[in-house]
Amino acid sequence: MPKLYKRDESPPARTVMVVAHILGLSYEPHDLNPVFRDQDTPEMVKKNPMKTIPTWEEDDFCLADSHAIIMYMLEKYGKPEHEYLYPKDQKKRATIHQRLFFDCGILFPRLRAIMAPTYMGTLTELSKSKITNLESAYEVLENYLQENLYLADDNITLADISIFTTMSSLYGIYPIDVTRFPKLKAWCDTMSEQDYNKKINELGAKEHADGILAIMNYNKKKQMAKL
Ligand SMILES: N[C@@H](CCC(=O)N[C@@H](CS)C(=O)NCC(=O)O)C(=O)O
Repeated sequence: MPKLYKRDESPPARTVMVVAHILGLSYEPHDLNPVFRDQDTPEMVKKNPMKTIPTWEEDDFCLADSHAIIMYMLEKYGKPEHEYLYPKDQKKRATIHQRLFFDCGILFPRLRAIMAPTYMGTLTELSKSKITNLESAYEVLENYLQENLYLADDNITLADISIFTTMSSLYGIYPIDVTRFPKLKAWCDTMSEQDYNKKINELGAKEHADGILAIMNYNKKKQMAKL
């Protein structure tokens, strides 16, 4: 059986868990906590030199990065009824890839830029520049939603699943202003209603966002006590 190295709070790990759930794919879960660097053991570094979760393992084949993993899963395990998630039409597929690269290269790194200094004990609140970065990413998503009902097509695709796991952590930390980003807020509400969100994503996302806010608050109190 394939193995998934993951943690429920991790947005990219939740992406792989949601897609596996939709495909009906079983895997052996292995929890690793990146805050304690559980993924840095020589055995894990051999499987994933990037030292990140999620990592997917099938016999002697290991694959890192949630975006690469879900594309592989659909190509290998997708049945005709899953075609809508990753259509063969070249332009649709290219658009999905672009949205996945947006998540990988822009949206998730902006969340990570909040996570890392929070866990290291230095971030006490969202700085102006972090807020500007989040708002400009929210604006990009709002604009994608002017083009289609969902992020890459008129139905849910891999792009929506991947970006929603990131967004469901982010909006717990920096809520969406419905007057500025009405389509993004409505899309988040629709994604929240999906059964796989309630079963797989919701709790981990809430624990992730709540944890970050609680640690930021703790960092603030600690810094004030030093003054
Ligand atoms: N682009 C990667 C990002 C993975 C990632 O950064 N995961 C975080 C946990 S949410 C992690 O393992 N961080 C440890 C580190 O960056 O050293 C993916 O989609 O899988």
